[in-house]
Amino acid sequence: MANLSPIILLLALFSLIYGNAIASHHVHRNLQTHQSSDSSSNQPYRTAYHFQPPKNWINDPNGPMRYKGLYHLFYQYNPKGSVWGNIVWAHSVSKDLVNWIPLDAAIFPSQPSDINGCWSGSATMLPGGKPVILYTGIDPNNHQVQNLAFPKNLSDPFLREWIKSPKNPLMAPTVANKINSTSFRDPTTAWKGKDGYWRVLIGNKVNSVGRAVLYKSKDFVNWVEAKQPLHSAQGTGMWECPDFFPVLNNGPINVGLDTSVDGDHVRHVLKVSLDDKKHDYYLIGTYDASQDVFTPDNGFEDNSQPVLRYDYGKYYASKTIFDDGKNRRVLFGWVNESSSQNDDIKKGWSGIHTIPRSIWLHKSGKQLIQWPVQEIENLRVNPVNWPTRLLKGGELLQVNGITAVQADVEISFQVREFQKAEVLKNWADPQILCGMKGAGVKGGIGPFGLLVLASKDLQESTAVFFRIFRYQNKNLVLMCSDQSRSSLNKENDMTPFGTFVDVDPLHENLSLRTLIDHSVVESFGGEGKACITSRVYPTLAINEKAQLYAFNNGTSSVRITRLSAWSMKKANINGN
Ligand code: DQQ
Repeated sequence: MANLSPIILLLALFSLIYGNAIASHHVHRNLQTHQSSDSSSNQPYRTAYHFQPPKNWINDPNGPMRYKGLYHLFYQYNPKGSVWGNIVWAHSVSKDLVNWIPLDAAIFPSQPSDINGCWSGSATMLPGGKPVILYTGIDPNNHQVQNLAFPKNLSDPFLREWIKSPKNPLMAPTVANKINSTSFRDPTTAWKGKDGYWRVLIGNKVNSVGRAVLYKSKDFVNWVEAKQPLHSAQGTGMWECPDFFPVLNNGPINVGLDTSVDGDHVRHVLKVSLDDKKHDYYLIGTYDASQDVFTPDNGFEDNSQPVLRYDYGKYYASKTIFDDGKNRRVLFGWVNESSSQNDDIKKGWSGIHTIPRSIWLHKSGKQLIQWPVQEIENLRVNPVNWPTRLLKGGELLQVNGITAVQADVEISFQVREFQKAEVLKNWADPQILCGMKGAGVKGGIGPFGLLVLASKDLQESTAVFFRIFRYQNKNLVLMCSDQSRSSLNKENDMTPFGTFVDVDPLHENLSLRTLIDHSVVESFGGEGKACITSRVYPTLAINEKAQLYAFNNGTSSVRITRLSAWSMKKANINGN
């Protein structure tokens, strides 16, 4: 034993832990720099550059907007504790979507129409650049109603004070409209048609039919329900936090449109957060403004292929805005904890938001692309770049020189030896496939990817990786974010996540970008075609003890055509 080098020991451990014989040759020694992450050892799961308040519970992003050059983000917040309840709209502002200044809560229970809670909603810019907010209030009967609020002082770029309309509620369930009072919430940003009417969607369900109920108004105060919902689907249950926006058809990357833009050059996206599944699904389709009907290319009721999701991990209640400063559409989303409620109470906080993402339609027209806003790259320091190199089957390479607990990593692989791909005879749910074929299950081409937030002995790590199958004579790329070994604390939800990525590795390299931040791992496969966010709670791989590796546990070698990794500086987020 005494003669065994640390390299061989590490590999033996990887084999032992992942249950595979790994014949590896090149393991770089750990020369990690010890950049301070400012996380105290008793709070190892607080993030350094993801949005969160100093304490307590947060959920949905609300009413994001840009006003007088400042980004505003409101969010569902419990001022009294780290579990959901007592909900108000907390408020932060930012110049760059990275650093955030906390302000006092903007909207809180104060009138009958919201006395039992101020739930989710959206902002709309009225002509003349005047922002208004529509949000769901919970009234004295616990009915869900829609309310309007507007800034007290438009010359205050911080928009600190909000006044509620004396006409609230503006939309309410009644005997006449037969709307279920406990399933009527989360108004979208409104858009204006050529007829001069504003339109807004409210999430709803009737029995198990999910619906985006449409209301119209000339003056933003008097709203009339349209004869039919903009869209609905059997069996989908309550549609929370709908979002509806145009995207450029075949446009340049990263260019967005104001929510009211319409015409032959656009397609429309309807996103709904399915309460029954707790995932955000989106449909791409055609909006007929004259009939106010949305027809998806591939809907929930069409069983030929599954409806797409923004993120195949932990991600919910998202919302976009058109950023008129940078001409892009930006997506904000909530990431819940995967730990127990007891742990949340102990640590005194719960919930974060993802890094805001730019979002646009892929040139195929078949799906959206998401990419972390470019401003986040300002936090990158100490770059590490690898020359192109082969990653042989069974090889495990340490990425040295970065703060692995707080990092941004981009890696690209060129796949070879396609004949070695495992054959997938029958279609399988990708998440189940990731559970069955984790990082430790040897394959033909793959699994290969990154082991992040790994402890030195590899007892803990989160594996973000690809595995390529041959399915119906085509290459099928599976992407997994497998947190089943992320922590020795087995009370956390450690279900592996996965999706297929629409990339043909025969013609293009397979890219992966992973943002690592203490207890969150946000991964983007195929240049933003597939996103998976994981929450993980290592007990060993915390702070400076966390390590990062590239690995290949397939029989075939793959070529790393690029590896660029950076330590990430801590952002100034809400005084943290
Ligand atoms: N969260 C809000 C609701 C919304 C749900 C309440 C989605 O308005 O439907 O906090 O997470």
